[in-house]
Amino acid sequence: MRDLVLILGDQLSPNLSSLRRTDKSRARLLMAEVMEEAAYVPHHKKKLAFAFSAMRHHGAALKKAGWQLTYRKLEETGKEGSLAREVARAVQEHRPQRLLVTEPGEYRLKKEMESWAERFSLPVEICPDTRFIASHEEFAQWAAGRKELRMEYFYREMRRKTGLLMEGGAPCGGKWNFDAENRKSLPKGQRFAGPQRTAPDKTTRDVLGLVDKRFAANMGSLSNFWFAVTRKEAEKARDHFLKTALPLFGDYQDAMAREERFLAHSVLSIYMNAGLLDPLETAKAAEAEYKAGRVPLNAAEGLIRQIIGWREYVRGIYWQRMPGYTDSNALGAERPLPGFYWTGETQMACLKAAIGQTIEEAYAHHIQRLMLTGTFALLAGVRPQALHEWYLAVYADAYEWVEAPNTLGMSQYADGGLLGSKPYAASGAYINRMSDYCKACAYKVKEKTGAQACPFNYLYWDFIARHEARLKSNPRMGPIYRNWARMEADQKKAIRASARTFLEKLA
Ligand code: FAD
Ligand code: DLZ
Ligand code: SF4
Repeated sequence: MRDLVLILGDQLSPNLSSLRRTDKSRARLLMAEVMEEAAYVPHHKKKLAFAFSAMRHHGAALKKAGWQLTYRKLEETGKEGSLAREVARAVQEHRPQRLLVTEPGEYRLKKEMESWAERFSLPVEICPDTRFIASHEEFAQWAAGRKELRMEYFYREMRRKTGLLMEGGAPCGGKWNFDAENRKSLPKGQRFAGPQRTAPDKTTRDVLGLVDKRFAANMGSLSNFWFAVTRKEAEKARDHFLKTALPLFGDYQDAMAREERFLAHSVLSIYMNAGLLDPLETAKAAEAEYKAGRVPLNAAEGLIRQIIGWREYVRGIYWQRMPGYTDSNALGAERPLPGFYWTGETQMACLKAAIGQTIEEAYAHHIQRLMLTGTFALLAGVRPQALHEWYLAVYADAYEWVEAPNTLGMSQYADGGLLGSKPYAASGAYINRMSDYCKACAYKVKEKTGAQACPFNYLYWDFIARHEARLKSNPRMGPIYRNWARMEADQKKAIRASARTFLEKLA
């Protein structure tokens, strides 16, 4: 056997770059369920079940396609199992002449792999991950010499490169971005089909039993597992989304609702990030819906921007700024993560809903992540690293390359404004405008101070006051600081006292 090819749990794609570097006659593939990957953060039970079941199905598909595969289940790799240990075993057994791997999505693993050539006395080739549209070099070229790395300009490059929604070198509809049309409030009674639900097969049921037994203490419910775990099922979920939700995707992208966990969101990140769906193909499928006249331009453009814009851009930032990015804490926030992030036990209806749904589904949509759990942590001054670990653990789509820039950069301003031009701070009025949570809350969204007042209200101004020295000169924060300056001294005092009382109790 000449090549040993290690395939990771988020590399479940048939045309992986490492596979294209070899062929079936000279390769031995290796996939391994190992505690090191399953426990480096306390992953949600559904995330673990998805990872192991999708890996097992992909292993079976590779074998069926004629590849020689060693597949190690968690039961075999034991409590101390690690990828390096499984590679060592396979090297002993098969005596390969080189090790091939597609670049992992996390820096810690890439660093480790860079030490393997010496450790195993074997050439190790780390192949670029060609499932992304922009290579590291392309992103670096785009970023070189720019004072600000704004997603919008990167996105336009990606539109030009892919030709998506382009007509003769210009954007379809004469505009690159239709975001301004995508902030509609939800009409009363508007309902959504929700994502495609796939019934667990025997493999998934086995894995659910394994996770239940081995990860009993982890967060999350295992009941009602409905994720797709094969490429075919994920394609069905994509087609279901294109038909039922994409037409509404743009309009209600920023909305939140008690009775609608998914709204018109695609719930496809789980599949794209694991390799079950190809992101470019998904974006092309959305474009085809627009061209066929089945979805409006603002919907197709909105989805395509998320996939070829944001998704690619955050990956570029991650690899450019690692190592070090995950340690950033520009606002010096040091509060521990409140315990209710793991239980959902809080009187704040909005957070209770977002965290409760996270416990049940291992999913929350973007605005819930950004404007509820993210904004609350920002206002309360939670240590970004504690929050980063939480997001990485609790969402089924979470891998560091995509989670860290969203958490540390977009949501917590911990990178000092590299990713977002101002902090995503907001008071209860924003949540009330974009959702119906406040109607069912123990707190009063219109009250600014005191025991009954919405905590987002006084925490917002307390945050503004705490960071005045740093943020006042930011032009986008100017109007906010002018409002703060105009406020009566008594009002300011009451705000800060309410915040102090609340935060003391939180501890
Ligand atoms: P949709 O709303 O249907 O969007 C379509 C697709 O666009 C998504 O599937 C995703 O691939 C892509 N996308 C949209 N927004 C972003 C974004 N900001 N960054 C990267 N890709 C994006 N996304 C993850 O995939 N993994 C994470 O671990 C993750 N952590 C996040 C943490 C925080 C604090 C925040 C604010 C956002 C995070 N996101 C993460 C981005 C975004 O919230 C999710 O991609 C989205 O909610 C996934 O659900 P969906 O597939 O229904 O998305
Ligand atoms: C997420 C995950 C989990 C839970 N388990 C495994 C595993 O046992 N074996 C494996 O190869 N990959 C797993 N993964 C995905 C990896 O964590 C992922 O490949 C790295 O974080 C790099 O993105
Ligand atoms: Fe959330 Fe405040 Fe509204 Fe309650 S009143 S749901 S805490 S925003």
